[in-house]
Amino acid sequence: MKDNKKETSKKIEDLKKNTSNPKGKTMTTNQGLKVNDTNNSLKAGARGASLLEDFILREKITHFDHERIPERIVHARGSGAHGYFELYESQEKYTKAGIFTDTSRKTPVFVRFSTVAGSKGSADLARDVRGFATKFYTDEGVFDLVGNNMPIFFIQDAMKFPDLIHSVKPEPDREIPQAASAHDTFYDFVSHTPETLHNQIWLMSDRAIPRSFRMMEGFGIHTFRLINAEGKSHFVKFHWKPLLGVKSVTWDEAVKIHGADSDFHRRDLWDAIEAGQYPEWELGFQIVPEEDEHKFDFDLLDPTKLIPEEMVPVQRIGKMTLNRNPDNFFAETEQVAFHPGHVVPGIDFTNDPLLQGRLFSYTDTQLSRLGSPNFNEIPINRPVNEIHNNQRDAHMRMTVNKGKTAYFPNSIGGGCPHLAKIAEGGFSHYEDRIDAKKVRERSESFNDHFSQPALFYRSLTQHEQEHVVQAYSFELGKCTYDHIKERMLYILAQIDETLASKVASNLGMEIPSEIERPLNQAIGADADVEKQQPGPKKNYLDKSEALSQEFLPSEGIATRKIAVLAGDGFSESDYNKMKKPLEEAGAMVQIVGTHGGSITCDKGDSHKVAHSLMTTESVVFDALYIPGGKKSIDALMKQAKAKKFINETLKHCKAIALDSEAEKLFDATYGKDFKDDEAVIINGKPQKFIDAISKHRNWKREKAAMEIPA
Ligand code: HDE
Repeated sequence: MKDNKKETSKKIEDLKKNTSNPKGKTMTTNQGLKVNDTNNSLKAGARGASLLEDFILREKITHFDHERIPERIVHARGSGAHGYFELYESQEKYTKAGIFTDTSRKTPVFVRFSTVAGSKGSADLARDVRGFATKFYTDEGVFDLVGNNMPIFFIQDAMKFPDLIHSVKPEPDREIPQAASAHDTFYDFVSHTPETLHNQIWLMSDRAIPRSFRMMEGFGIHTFRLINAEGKSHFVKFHWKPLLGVKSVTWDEAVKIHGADSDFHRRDLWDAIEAGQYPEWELGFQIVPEEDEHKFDFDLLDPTKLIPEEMVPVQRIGKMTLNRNPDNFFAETEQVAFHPGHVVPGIDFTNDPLLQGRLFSYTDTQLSRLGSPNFNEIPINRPVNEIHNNQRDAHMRMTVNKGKTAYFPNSIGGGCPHLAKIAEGGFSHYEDRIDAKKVRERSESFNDHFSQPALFYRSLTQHEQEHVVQAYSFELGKCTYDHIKERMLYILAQIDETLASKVASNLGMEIPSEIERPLNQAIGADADVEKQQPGPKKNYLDKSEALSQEFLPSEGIATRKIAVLAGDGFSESDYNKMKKPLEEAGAMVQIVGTHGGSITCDKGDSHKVAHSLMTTESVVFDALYIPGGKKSIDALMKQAKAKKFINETLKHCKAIALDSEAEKLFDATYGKDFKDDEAVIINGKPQKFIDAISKHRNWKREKAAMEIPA
């Protein structure tokens, strides 16, 4: 058995080898020459022309001129963190992969979360799918699980990916809108491509506006294979289950967070790790034996379908913990290069046509983005095991290969590097039988585009369904072509009549009884159009609780951010009564003061303010506490922003607690209508407040709170 604590430190050591830590060191050029002046260029006299001879200036400027590399075509905006993965129990029944059989290992990982559509500088709270890509540095090589926070994808065949992405990216004539699907070209494409419907409706749900990267599920999406030591294959879907539960913000909050803190998710991940509140996910397997491949009413190879957890339960097999922020964003988060084809023995592919296309795309994109086939030598991409092969040279080669031979077979080099037998860990592909005609076709078993979107919508709670209605109304409301909106209404009516009619009424339109052109134009010119039309829905399951995030368990209030609204003269005893239990429960308590710097409590002690009312907004907090203290409340009464803070917290259905004189302030806001609300705690016990925060939101308040014009 290996000591994997060593493995983790090996990866850290490996990264450190390339680290520059300037503490106590002299500045040098890139050639190691000590620099005496980095403020003035070399000139012919103090007021004279600059001289070409100034190699120090030229080195500095040239390096700067080339600092940017092309951003990712998709998933450009991302945030990363280091951590490790530990296995609960050997899964040797299913796979021979060391990370899934050796429970003594602590395998280092690097995870990059991302949005898809926006460019690198776009805002974190865009309505979008989130990427969830994990690099496992295993003893047998790198394994990348490159997934999303939704269990299905928009399209069934890699051939459609450029069309999908071109439609969602800013429109090419005017380069708007940034990081948004709410525009004509996206709905033009998806309304002609009904296979997109399932991912579309997930995109309209709360999953697309997460509270935190730490509160999202992750999915490998495609069906993969696990191969055990006997060579037997099982199908598998990979799941990440966050221990903090799955939580989202409301759309109104998302829009406001854009302005208040466009780095909201990046900051949240960084701060939680710095505070030692390490996010954790359990890795789940959904296993289907080979012989059950055709037992389902959908095709396991179709990436627009999920396997309901009620049909095949998710077995939680291990846990990932993220415990270290990157030292340098560019070197690590920007240069990390994922690839679904980075697998280890024991993990293999299926014929999912989207996965097959991805297996080509990711190396190709690294070549143009990172500029060299040596991207694997960048420290963040380097495996922890040794690399030996006959690949040589190319841009920015780091490895100094010794010896004369760079070919195989050879005798001069002693036949090395030699090949590994399968029993010694050599990779061999699963021998999937192929006996077919070469065709450019879509399997008929991929044709049902409506059953699973309908199942998803049915499985949501009432407020979640209402959010989908609002999202479609917003997105389609932003489109300008009536025929596109009509097509979408016609399609939505096939999922759920009420959904379609609510959206239609918000748009001021009727649901058309038929549409002109065939529904599905995402097919070849010679394809049988009739066969490709969506058939009737199959209701193989009434509801799947696992699809509603409301039913996904979470415990406690660890890492939740609580605002304490206060000014000079606030009641220290109220504050201490609440602060201690909140912090003991793991929450982060921050004073939002009537002014910056420090405020003085009624006992005369000074307390540091985290933000003044001028520099923050309610939307970046999970809950609000207002301690008493006459002077403090009087000062808050005079600040319109304090009332806005309370009204918004109410509107977004968050928990509020207040003590003694604070009731006067609450009565001066829309709070007066919500004093019986179960998540409004007036002069109550801290535990009641903690319970209310742990429920995330009191959705029962939502309808009434919509009237609040905050
Ligand atoms: Fe990707 N995808 N993708 N994708 N994808 C990229 O690779 C691509 C797909 C996903 O944080 C690119 O290194 C094609 C599905 C994530 O660095 C690129 C197709 C899923 C990330 C690419 C898909 C994903 C990427 C851009 C259809 C969920 C970010 C930069 C055949 C299972 C990884 C890069 C990171 C990134 C191509 C479909 C997830 C262009 C052609 C399905 C999380 O190669």
